[in-house]
Amino acid sequence: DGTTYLSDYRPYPFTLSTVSLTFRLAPRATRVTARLALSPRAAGAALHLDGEELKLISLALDGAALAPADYRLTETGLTIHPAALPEGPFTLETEVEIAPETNTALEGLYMSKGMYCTQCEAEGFRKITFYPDRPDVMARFHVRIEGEAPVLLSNGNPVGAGDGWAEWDDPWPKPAYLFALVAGELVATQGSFTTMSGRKADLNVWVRPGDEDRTDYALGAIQRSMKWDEEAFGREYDLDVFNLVAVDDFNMGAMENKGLNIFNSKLVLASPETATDLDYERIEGVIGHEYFHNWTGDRITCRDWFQLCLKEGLTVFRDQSFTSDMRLGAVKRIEDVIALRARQFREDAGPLAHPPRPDHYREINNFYTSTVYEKGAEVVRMLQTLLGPDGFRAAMDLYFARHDGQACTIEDWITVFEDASGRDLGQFKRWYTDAGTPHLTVTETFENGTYTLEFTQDTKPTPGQAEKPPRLIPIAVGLIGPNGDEVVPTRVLEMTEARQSFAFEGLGAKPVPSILRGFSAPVVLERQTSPAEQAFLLANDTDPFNRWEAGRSLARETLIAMTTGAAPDAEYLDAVGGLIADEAADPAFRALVLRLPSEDEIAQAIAASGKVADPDAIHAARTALMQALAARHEATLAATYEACAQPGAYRPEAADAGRRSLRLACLALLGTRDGGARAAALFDNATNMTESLGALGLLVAQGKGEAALARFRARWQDNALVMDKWFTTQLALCPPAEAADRAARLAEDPLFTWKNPNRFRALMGGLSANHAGFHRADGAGYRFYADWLIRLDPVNPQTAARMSTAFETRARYDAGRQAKIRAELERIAAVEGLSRDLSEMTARLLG
Ligand code: BAL
Ligand code: ZN
Repeated sequence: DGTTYLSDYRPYPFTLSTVSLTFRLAPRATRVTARLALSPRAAGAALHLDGEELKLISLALDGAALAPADYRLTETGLTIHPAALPEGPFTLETEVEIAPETNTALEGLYMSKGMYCTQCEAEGFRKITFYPDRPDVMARFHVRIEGEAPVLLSNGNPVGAGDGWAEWDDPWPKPAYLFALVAGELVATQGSFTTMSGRKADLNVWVRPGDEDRTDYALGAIQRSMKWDEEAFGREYDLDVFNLVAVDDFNMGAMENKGLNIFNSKLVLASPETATDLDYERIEGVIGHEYFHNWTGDRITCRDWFQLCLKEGLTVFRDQSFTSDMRLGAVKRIEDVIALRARQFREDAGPLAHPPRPDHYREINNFYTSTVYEKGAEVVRMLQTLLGPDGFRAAMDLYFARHDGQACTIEDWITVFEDASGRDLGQFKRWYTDAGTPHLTVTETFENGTYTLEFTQDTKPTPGQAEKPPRLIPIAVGLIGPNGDEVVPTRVLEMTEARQSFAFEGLGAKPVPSILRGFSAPVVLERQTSPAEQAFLLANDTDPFNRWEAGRSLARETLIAMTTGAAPDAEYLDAVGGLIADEAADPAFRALVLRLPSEDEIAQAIAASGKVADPDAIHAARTALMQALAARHEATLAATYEACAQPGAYRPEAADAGRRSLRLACLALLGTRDGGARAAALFDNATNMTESLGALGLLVAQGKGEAALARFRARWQDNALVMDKWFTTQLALCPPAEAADRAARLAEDPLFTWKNPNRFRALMGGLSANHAGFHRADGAGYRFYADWLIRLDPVNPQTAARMSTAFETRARYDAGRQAKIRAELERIAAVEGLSRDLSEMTARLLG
């Protein structure tokens, strides 16, 4: 059925030393010539080259044309019969024709607003030329580009250029998925970086003319990334030039092609007027991410696509560490955990659950998931926790030394950590191979000065994995005395059994435990505790993550109770008051405490406890809690709102962003008291996008956004990235009852250029982010969403498939909603000619 299995892996029967590519660019008929220097590993093997949607023009072996009887051409590739192959090394030359202009899937070579560009990961290179398109085949690439465009770029170093042509040579062997080509009318913002060994690299941020005034931040982020990787990991840049290109039509966020990173323009372009604080933080983080891939991904790559988390989990861990060092570490950790729970825990709890290293797939593009990325990063973080910072760095040094230039597996990675630490990590490896989020329950006893914590771990079955043996779980614990002092500093407990106790001796009084500090493992912690104890931790915990976590659980629990009619918990309302005005706490931290869990998070928690989530009741509860907080603390919120104003020029730095974040968190609550007056004033006067968009969203949420939306549109209609925000904000935040109708209306807007992935995601993602709106009981949200997935699929299957995850939470809701989602999924699955991408997703979603 087209399924690929990890257990079927076999090495490629040929080695490929060099590749010489020539591109003669033309929108509808680009000619690609490829000369491959191949050598059989053993006698008698057929040579298979992947190739899709290619028109074969010519085929020659060692300079002589091959006869039709020597090979077989199919829809997926070219196979040369063993009898036609020499015993020793040989050169194969192919010429093909492709049509970048009609490539709407944005995979392979395509065009975006007149510019040529490529996306090859995971299997896009086979749409460019016939090739062993698998990551374990690494070769040196030489590229010649002929075309009218003034700028012609590829990987590696420039080795020659003239009128209408340029040549590039990449000295580092690489798999085809890291190939890139860009050609177009582009302008560069230039800089340089001198590496720790004194080698100078030229840096260029390439954008379309007109966008160059929004590139400074990206250039600085490259320089900061390069410096940080030297300091944190001893990794140096290895080419004469580093090019980064911004592209408007892009399926992913960005791509780490060797020496030529290609970015979705929303992760490059930033100015105070057009980008929010969150945009700035993401831009820096993703630029770091792609740059860090140079070592974790490019120099050391994956043997096969099952090993994707080897590079992605590790590189996310590295970019998280980078952002943590550039900004506030504690705040970054909380943001990452919020995102992990929102996306990865959600994935683990539904029909799409899979391990960070899956063992089968139909379409690998469907596995660029939060589990592979974010959970993959958590697994690396646990290794760091278990080995300590020095042990971790020593293991990383060994990894780079041992595997540079190789295509590796998770087994190679684990072995490095075992060799560096002398530990057996066999049980730890289950984090890579087993799906699902462990639930950790804990009970406590205190007797004769000994405090004992007893933990039980349990992971529910996931698709294809019924049995879940216990994993090694690092549990960071500290103990707080009754007066608020820490009596036992953080200690990492290593849980290896299904049930296990840990004792702390010599205590004068029963302490309050702070468990899972820093979120030391990606698990759900279940502990019977009182609101008073949570409030105590919110006030006293020395671990910032757990301090926030205490407030978060209080909020979640009171919200859940409110969905069935309870009043807001007084302990929670009081505890938050203490923090809003706590000048000793960082503003960004206080903002995080003030922001309530999302409706989706509440629904997830309700479903996890075995109950049915009611989207309308959840929306009402969350609104009521905001009103209660505002009523209780109006004066403090108003004073904090005023105190956080920053009259000077906008700076994207963390300290300033933190104050804006606190200001907007106060504003969101105050809106329930002042009828939106402050938001309207802020919208009128804002000089930066963070505040302008924040105020707009609040007006929309109150049903008072129409005039502001019209003004915003009139001002920004020519700026695609800002207009994406316009689409998303109004859908995500409008009163739920109107979300589906608003989405339908916006889909008629001439600015809804739906073949652009950012715009499609802006609209559909906005709707699905409106929890109660998307899940409107009559199914209007589902129907609209499914209609558009069906429409997008033949144009861009990758994006359609990825967006289908909006339906993964079906099991949380009542029978009526479940049936409506099922009916939409069945309607999609029945579409004739549905892509492999979307049909795999619907099959998994239907279970
Ligand atoms: N490798 C695909 C994009 C990224 O994760 O960097
Ligand atoms: Zn990546």
